Amino acid sequence: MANMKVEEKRAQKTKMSGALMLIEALKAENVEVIFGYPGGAVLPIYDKLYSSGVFHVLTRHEQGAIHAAEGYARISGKPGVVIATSGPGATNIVTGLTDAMIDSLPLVVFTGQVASNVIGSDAFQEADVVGITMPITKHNYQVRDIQELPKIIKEAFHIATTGRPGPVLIDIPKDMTTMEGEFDYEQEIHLPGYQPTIHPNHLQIRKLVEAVSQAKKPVILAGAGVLHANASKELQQYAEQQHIPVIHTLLGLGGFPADHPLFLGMAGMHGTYTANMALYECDLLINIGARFDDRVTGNLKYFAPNATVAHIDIDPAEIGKNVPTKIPIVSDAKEALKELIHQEGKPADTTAWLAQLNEWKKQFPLYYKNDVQTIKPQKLIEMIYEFTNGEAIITTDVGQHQMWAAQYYKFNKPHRWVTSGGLGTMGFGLPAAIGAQLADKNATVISIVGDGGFQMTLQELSVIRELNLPIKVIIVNNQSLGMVRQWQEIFYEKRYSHSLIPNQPDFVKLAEAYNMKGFRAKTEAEACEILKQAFSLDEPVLLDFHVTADENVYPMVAPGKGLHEMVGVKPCDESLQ
Ligand SMILES: Cc1ncc(C[n+]2csc(CCOP(=O)(O)OP(=O)(O)O)c2C)c(N)n1
Ligand SMILES: [Mg+2]
Repeated sequence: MANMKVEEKRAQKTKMSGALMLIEALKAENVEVIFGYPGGAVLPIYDKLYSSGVFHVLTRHEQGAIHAAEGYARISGKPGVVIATSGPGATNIVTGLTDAMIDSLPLVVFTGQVASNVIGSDAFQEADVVGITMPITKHNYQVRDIQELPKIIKEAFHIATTGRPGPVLIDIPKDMTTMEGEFDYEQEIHLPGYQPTIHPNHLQIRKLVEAVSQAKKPVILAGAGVLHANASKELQQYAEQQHIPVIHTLLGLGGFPADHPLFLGMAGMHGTYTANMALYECDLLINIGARFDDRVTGNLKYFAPNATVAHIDIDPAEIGKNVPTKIPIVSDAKEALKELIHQEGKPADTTAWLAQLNEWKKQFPLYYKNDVQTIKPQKLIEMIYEFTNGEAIITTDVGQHQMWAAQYYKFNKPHRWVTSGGLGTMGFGLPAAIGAQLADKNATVISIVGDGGFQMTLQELSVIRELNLPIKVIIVNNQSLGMVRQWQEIFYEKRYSHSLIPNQPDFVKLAEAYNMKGFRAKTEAEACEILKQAFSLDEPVLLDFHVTADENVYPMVAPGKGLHEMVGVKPCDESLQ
């Protein structure tokens, strides 16, 4: 009987072109949407797309396509799929690949390539995409044999989404898209060299349980690994069971509820006083799915100097990379937390520690001085938070507005926060919002962007309009490359070299050019009014907020300093002025 089935399947195998195989594979993988841009080398693929029923979003630049795919992946947890043509199409996605690689986002990216017989001849629109993308992809392929194509695509989806997620690229020479072969997508994946460890080692778990029972000042540092593993529930259960406070990295926000009494805020360069001091003072640091980025640790010499470090990570290469680790646990975050929850062990006695942390929270909260005559950017984020009951999906660009969004929008739920963490890619926020909205059609999606970064990918307004995505684009307009300006103010004696842009375009007119409604506000009352209008409209809207131009992001840990040396903490702190 079983043999019959195999026979039947063999009989059903039809010959088809590589282009059609690609389409059939996307259908087999249940891909809902692909983001791309056509060109010569991918014309046979686009021809098959034409009548395929596969939903393709034509972004206005390949960088837009890949950031949209990242936004989609971040919110849906499914791989984002991208198609770009050879040469310039492929090189336009290099930034997005690097971004996805460092932030562990699952992508499957198809690039066209010149025909096999001219590879290496500097043919028209030829670029060595496999060479260029080798270090910025989890894995990459070039198709050399049409019969390999189905297997390659299947492996690519598998590799992108398992273990530590990441981007996988498939470079397809044009002749491979027109040549015919047998389409067999039923085959087993066999990758002996790629077997991610999902379940934790029991002895290591016991070591951590022991360490927790001895700890007086334990703390959990939770990163995006918790979100990738869908382990928010388990994280909360474990923290509550053991009375351990939780700190998030920038990318981890939303993994643990921001309004939970055990939450201490974000750590790092612009982290809260309490989170940073807790990392400095703790005696046990449990890192779950974070990679000890330098923006999180500050100067490693002063990082968690008195702590035993435990690190749970699905990628063994991350453990011990930056911070010496006594208890390494290679595992999926959810699996490790489930094991920890079910272990017998004495919880830590953290009463005194929690009292100390609560005192810090009260004494040194995030602080800014409001002024209703202008718009304080921090106040703007708080207003957005209130208008959306904290339930919106927020995408950001990179700079001061990104840090204010991270500090003042309180994420109580997972998978609501889409930002470029590791690479810090300006131009990320707007296209990422497109992918996020397509991943969650009913969500309120807000793209908070800087006046600088917005202009790097603003052409994607055209897509937002075309698809009628009700995204609210919020420009935090400080007429400057604010984060650069801040560093020049503090570290370069106010020598504002190429960071002030007093003559920004009229963004409201720009919205109108894209056939969108645009509003502008310059005072807090106006800001409130236009937010009200924008949220009453079920359509794309662009909002230009002229915020205080010389506001800085605080607290701040200067480069080279330890987390405990942050400045700009207290209202009376002179460094705030
Ligand atoms: C592609 C890219 N180029 C340069 C930078 C360096 N950079 C980091 S923040 C920043 C300023 C961003 O200005 P804006 O978008 O207006 O945001 P703001 O800081 O003013 O909120 C720059 C230039 C970057 N992160 N990405
Ligand atoms: Mg700016």
